[in-house]
Amino acid sequence: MRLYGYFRSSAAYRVRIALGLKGIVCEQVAVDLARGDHRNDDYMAIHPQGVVPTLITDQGVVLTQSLAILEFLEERYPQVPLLPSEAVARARVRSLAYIVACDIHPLQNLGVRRHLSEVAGFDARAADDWNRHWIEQGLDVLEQRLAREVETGAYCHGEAPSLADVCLVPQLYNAHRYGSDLARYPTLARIQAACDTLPAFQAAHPHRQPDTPAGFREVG
Ligand SMILES: N[C@@H](CCC(=O)N[C@@H](CS)C(=O)NCC(=O)O)C(=O)O
Repeated sequence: MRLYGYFRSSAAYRVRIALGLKGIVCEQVAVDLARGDHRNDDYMAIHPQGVVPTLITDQGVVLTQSLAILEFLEERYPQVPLLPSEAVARARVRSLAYIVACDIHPLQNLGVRRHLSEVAGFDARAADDWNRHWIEQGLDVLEQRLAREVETGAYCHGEAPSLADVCLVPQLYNAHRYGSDLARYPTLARIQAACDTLPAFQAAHPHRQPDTPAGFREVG
């Protein structure tokens, strides 16, 4: 398998975590979003939407959209499940994951930010405020739900990481990046701390990727 991604892409980060949790070996190909490589002809021929991630399966099939990729991995490699076996529980996990993937992430994406700057006249500070607004609105709901709902355990759902954690942790990285006050989210912080102990989450971290620039690299 081959994953086209970018060290700081939270959608690619989700897929890296899932691959790690399921123990799937996958070649990584960096697409430098800062340089605009996702818009060049070669990459657009693979993924006409011009975003990462793209997964090329071991059969050579091109898969796009991180949630579709995650569901593919879940179906193809069910041994380490990221969705519970029971339908209502699966709906809960997907509901938590979709708050991130459908309601937060699309509003704070690079393309949206570019439009805000080029068309709506936002400066960098106003664009950061915009990102924080949508991130915090979504994280507020996640914090309330996860603190209140009895299904929450050490992780978003019970005692093993699920699709919800796979989406949450990259979004918390973005929240930190845009200066959100994470002290507002004690339950999310507790879940993140649990995820941080797992090698799959550690290996997928943006600061530990082959394309991580030197200035972002973590020691250890
Ligand atoms: N819904 C898509 C979103 C993909 C996406 O927006 N990726 C971002 C990086 S996290 C990207 O490539 N942005 C480039 C751009 O917007 O120009 C998915 O989950 O795969």
